[in-house]
Amino acid sequence: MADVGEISLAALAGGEMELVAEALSAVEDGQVDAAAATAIDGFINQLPADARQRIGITGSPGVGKSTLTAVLIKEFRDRGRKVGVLAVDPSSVISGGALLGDRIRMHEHYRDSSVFIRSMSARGHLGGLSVATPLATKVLAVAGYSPVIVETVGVGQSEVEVMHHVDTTLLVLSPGAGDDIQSAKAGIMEVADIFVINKSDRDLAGAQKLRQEIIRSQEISKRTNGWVAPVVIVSALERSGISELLDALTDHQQFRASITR
Ligand SMILES: Nc1nc2c(ncn2[C@@H]2O[C@H](COP(=O)(O)OP(=O)(O)OP(=O)(O)O)[C@@H](O)[C@H]2O)c(=O)[nH]1
Ligand SMILES: [Mg+2]
Repeated sequence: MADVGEISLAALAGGEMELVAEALSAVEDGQVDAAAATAIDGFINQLPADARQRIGITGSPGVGKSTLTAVLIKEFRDRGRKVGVLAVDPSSVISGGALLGDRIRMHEHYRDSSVFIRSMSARGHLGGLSVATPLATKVLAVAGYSPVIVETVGVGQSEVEVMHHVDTTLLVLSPGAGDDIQSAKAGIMEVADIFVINKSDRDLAGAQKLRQEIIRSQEISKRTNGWVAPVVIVSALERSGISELLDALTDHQQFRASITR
C-alpha cells in the first residue's frame, strides 16, 4: 500500500496521534504523491458516509467560529465520535496568534486522544492550502476521525475554495456589526449549506431579522440542486440552538446521500 510520507496507510489507520501528526506534516510539506493520494481516496471510499464526514466552518473574523467548533467537538465526543479539527489561515503561511489562541480555547479537549486539533499552513505545498487542506481532511479520515471540522479564518476567495472540499459548509454570521448579507463577500453566500446566526444572546431580535433577510434572498436565488440552506439561530457562548444545528447537519448529510446514490 502507498505511504503518506514515511507512514503506511495501514499504520495511519491505527490512529496513533504521533503518526497522524507526522502524516499531516508530510501533507503540508507536499510529500504526498499522486499514487498515495489515490490510495487514500480508495481507502476512504470504502468507509461509510458518517465515518468520513467533513464540516467546514467559515465566516468573518471574530464571529464565533472557534467557540462554535469547541461546542461541536463536545457534542460529537458525547456521541462517541473521534473529532479532527483543522484550523486554516490562507492569508498567512506562518500560523499566527489567532490560531494559537484557538488552541488554548479548545484546551479542555487537549488531553483527549479522540480529539485531534491542528493549525494548517501550506509550508512547501504547491497549490497552497486549497490543495493541502482536502488531503489533510482525508488523512484524518483514514485515522478514524469523523467528523473533521475545518475552520477557516476570514471569508476570502481561498476560504471559498477550501469550502468546496467539505461535505457541509456552515457560514457563521452575527447580528449587527455590519455583518449583514449585503456585506458578505460574493461567493460565500452560495457556498453555505447551513447558515448559523451566532451571538443571539446579545441581540435576539437582530438575529431573527437577519434570518428573515437570508430567507428572502434565498427566494430570489434558488440552488440548482434543490437544497434550501436552513438558517439556525444559536449562541455558541450559551450553547443554545445547538441541537437544531445538529439536526440541520444530519438533514444535510442525508440530503447529500440521497442525491449521490
Ligand atoms: N456574546 C457572545 N459572544 C460570543 C459567542 N460566540 C463567540 N463569542 C465571543 O466572540 C469572540 C470571538 O470568538 P471566536 O470563537 O474566537 O471567533 P472566531 O470566528 O473563531 O474568530 P477568528 O478565528 O479570529 O476569525 C470571543 O470573545 C467569544 O467569546 C456567542 O454566542 N455570544
Ligand atoms: Mg477562530
